[in-house]
Amino acid sequence: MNYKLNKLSSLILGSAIAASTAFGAGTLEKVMKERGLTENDIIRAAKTYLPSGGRDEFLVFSSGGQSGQMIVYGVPSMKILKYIAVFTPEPWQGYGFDEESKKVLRQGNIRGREINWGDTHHPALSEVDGKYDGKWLVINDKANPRLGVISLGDFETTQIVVNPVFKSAHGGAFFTQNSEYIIEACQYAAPFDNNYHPIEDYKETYRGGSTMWKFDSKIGRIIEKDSFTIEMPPYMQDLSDAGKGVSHGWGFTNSFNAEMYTGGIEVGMPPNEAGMSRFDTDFLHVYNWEKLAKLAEDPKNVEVINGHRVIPMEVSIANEALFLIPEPKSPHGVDVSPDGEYITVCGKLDTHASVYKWSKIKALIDAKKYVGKDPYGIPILDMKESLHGQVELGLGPLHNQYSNVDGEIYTSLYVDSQIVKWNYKTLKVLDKENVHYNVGHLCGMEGKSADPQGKYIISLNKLAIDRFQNVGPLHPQNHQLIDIRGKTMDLLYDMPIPLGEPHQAVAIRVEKLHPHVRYPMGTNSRTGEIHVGKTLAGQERIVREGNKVSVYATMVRSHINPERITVNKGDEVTMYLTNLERAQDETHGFTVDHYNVHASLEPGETGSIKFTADIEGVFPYYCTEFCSALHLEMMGYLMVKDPNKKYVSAQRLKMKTMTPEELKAEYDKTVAVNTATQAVIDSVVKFLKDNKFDEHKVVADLVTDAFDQAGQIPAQKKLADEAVAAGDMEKAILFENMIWQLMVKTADVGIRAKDTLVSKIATQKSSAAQAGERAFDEGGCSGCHVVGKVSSGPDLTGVLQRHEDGEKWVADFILNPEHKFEDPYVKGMIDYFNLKMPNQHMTKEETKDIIEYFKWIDENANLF
Ligand code: CUK
Ligand code: CUA
Repeated sequence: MNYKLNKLSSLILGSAIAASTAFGAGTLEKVMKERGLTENDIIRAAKTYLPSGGRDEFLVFSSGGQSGQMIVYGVPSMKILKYIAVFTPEPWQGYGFDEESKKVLRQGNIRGREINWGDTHHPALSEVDGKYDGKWLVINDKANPRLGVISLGDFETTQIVVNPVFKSAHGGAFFTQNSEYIIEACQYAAPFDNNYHPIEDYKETYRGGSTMWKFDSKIGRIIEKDSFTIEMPPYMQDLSDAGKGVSHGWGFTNSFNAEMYTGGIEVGMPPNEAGMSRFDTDFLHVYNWEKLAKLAEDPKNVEVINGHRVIPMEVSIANEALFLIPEPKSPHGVDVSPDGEYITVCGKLDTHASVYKWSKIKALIDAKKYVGKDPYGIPILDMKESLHGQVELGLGPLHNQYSNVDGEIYTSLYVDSQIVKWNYKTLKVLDKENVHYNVGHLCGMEGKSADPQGKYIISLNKLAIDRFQNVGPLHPQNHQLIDIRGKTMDLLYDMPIPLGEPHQAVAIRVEKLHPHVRYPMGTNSRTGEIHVGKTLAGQERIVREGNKVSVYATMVRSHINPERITVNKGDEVTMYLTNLERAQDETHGFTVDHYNVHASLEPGETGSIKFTADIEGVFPYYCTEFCSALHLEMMGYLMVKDPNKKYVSAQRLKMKTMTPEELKAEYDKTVAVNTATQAVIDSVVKFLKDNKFDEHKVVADLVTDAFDQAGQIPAQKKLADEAVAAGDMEKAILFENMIWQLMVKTADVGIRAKDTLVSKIATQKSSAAQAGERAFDEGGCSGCHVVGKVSSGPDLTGVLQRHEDGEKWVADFILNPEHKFEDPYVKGMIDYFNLKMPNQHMTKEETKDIIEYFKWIDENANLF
């Protein structure tokens, strides 16, 4: 091993391991060579690698862009964990295919029209004192001005609200510091009413604004009737941020068309892009939402448009609650610092970032020191007097994130394709890092909260040119993870996002999240309430009222009850489905073929699907998740018959039936199998009890799940015995079979519990023992030897004790088996197994490691 590699292994593996010979001249160096990896690659890999079963430190919620969904992934591993369906149907989650989620999705209808996509831009996490509380997540739809609310209890969308006055909305969602309101600013100015207004009347009838959505943090719902909109000039409001700390109670929204230009290429006018960027400055809107919320309570201060309260500009002006400050033209991001004192605006077309200071702005407002008024009479504050300063960053600065270091800020440079680290207090540029290419937003770890965590910045890039395998002209977009712990930034990892263009992403420490593993039995996951269709075992039924058929069904491994449903053509069928499972992750899916319905039912959940049975025929329905060994059997039939047709019964086929003796023999055999299976379960239970399973919560949970299944056995046994008493052996056999099914499921979870318990209580393997286990498995030993069991070779538990000077004896035997074939003990083994141990050509190192592995086995012999 060369010096560099030696240094490297001690870096990665810790000195203890490097000092030992476990990884010796070998494995790491070999892998690096084979895969063409450099030392830096390996360090970066080690920084992001998450071993199997490991957990990330942060979760990121990223906008899914035009997919209308959200993407959830971990940092630093960048492993995608979930898509959250928000504005777009998503069949796996049943979203848009079951009745409960359809209700949520249809809250997003606009003027009676179904909208089945969204252009998601800015997710936001609910806050207490400006810090994330891990409870609620919201995201905006720019194209169809809406907000979606997601519960972090189950990562499901529970509410969609439509902005009643905007025709598009970009500057949202931004929570105020105690989640009192969510800011959603307009984008393209348009009339607030739903009528036609000619573009020539733009200045008079088109408007922008900022909607303050009232949020109830306890229930996680936007309260539409308590929300209001602050009318603003048609300046094309863009991004926003809520003040916090010293600036709490205020909102900030920038804009990009102070020119109020309206284009007209088709009539010979220069295009929008020229006319909308003519002035040197646009306007940052500064408004006192706290004051305006109080004003909105008085009906004389508001105009009601489309049933929604709008505060006219005159009212905001008269009450000194709305101001403008010039900002460099066509800006994009506006970001309030963790303490609320500094407000950074980046000017896409300007190479500078402008840092405004809240105390200066506030002093100008208090002194009523204005430099003028805009055409609508809104007071304008002096730009220079509001500024803390400006700093030249590079081409196309867009968005900012903060770190845990005081004054440290990270800004994306869209045109330069760089991230720049600078200090908004000292106005000094500290470092730049190249990204690939055209970065939009950045995501810091809690980087827009009052409590940024530092450590990483993610660059959310629009282009992924040359980064990934070509998958056609539409490339994935690229999230790049950057380590910001050092003096300079270090790009660690590229993650392609194959779903849509992501804009903003927000990250939160995982310890702040506490999602549930199951629902209280019968929960409607979209409302959090108990579902009217909740059905427990024994309550399954089919109810008919005229042409309405309601099926109250249950699902549990591995059957759907009922299994046969016959309806008339034209009936309106509603199926309420309750997943009776308590076991973690035992989801059952449900569909009726050909009827475009699908539900995903998590343990304890009740959901429903609804359709008109308008085509005649036989339609299998089934569980769509491979939930158990008998998942394929988890099915039934919907039969739709035409009441106006006459059906002729089929001639019954003659089939051989079993004799009473044959039936008795099958019954006895089935009972015997069950008795033997019970013995296996008993032994697992004994092991679990002997090793105090209840001291380990994960294991105890699994045992509960196992007994959930076992608990159903007595009822089935009773039915089997009744059938025997009634002389119906056919039925008795089937019930005994059902018992076996329950036993298998019990054993399945029980063994999982046992394995988990073993991993909890076994002693830690040394790195040499780990290397030995790898050599044992990969070198072929495990082909014949199973630890704890005699298989095609002897059990190796205790092998080191079987011979004098055991370690040397075993090592010699591994290195040179042939030399011992005449040894009487070995001879006996060869005869018994009818097999000679082959020479696996292990190295001395590997042999030594294997001996360490055997020692570990002996230490834990009682567990195998
Ligand atoms: S926007 Cu996408 S890069 Cu909608 Cu926040 Cu700036
Ligand atoms: Cu339930 Cu498959």
